[in-house]
Amino acid sequence: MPVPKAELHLHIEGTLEPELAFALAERNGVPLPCADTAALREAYRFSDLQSFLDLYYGLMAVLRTADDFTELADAYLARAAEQGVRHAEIFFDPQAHIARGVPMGVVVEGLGAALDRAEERHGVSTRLIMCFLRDEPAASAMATLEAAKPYLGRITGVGLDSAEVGHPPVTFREVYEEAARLGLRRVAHAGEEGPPEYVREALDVLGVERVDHGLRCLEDPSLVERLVRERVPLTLCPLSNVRLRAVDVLEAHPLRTMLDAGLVATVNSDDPAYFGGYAGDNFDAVRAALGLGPEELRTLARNSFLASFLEDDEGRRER
Ligand code: ES4
Ligand code: ZN
Repeated sequence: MPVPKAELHLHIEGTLEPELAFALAERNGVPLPCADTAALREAYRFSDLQSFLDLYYGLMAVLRTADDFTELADAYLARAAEQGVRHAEIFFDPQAHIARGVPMGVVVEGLGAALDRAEERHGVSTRLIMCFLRDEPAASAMATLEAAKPYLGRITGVGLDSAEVGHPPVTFREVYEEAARLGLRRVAHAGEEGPPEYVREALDVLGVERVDHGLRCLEDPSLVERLVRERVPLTLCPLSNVRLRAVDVLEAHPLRTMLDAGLVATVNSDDPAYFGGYAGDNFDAVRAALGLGPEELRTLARNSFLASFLEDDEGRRER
């Protein structure tokens, strides 16, 4: 049995497997740039974050109806449950859908229908986190937050994703202030490709409770010290880091260094359909590559529940 764990860094659009992409393309009459699933998988050779994002946003075109989003999320929850995921905090990118004419309500209701059944069907508790695209203007993020107001009952928090370098957290100060006023939890991608200063800004300016990736904090010892002292969780994604060339090979991943430093590190899958594995696959891969022992695996699993947005009484049940 895989170790019970929470997944805290998972883009639902990044769980679109080639088979489902082709099925939805046909159902919705959307052309795809590849002849078949094998050709599509061939295209998954990324040189950096941007080369991945280009394919990722392109393939989303097949997601049109609420049912499409329900099917996507249900397939993810089934796969995640098989790998020991008991709780999932799921990112989605509303701006990427609104921009191609799929309204917020279709996305949220579609995902929500799958999440409503997730406990019963898959034994997985869930939360939804709405991400803003940092390479779009802050005004667009603010409009997206406005469009989400009718659906806040279903949305636990906000995040910040897409192309990082050149798009510092400070740009989104007012958006995060408004999110906080609305009672939303706050996270942000920082230090994936961007510098340690972006991690500091995410903490100081956006008030995030967790940092997504945060890998490059290691370049700044005083920042590491602060993350340890304040027990700020980092949602690491080891297979993603290798595929997007943030680390050369998995054996060189700093996860163990981070655990040894006392950082609250967690292991997650990011975009599992694109990066070669789900949460359990990421656990297995780092265990093998870094020679992690049972104690370290238990720490990672415990960290995942501690870092989650489960309320204390819910979290205790899971732990
Ligand atoms: C993402 Cl790996 C990663 N980084 C930033 N934004 C993203 N959106 C989906 N996957
Ligand atoms: Zn991510």
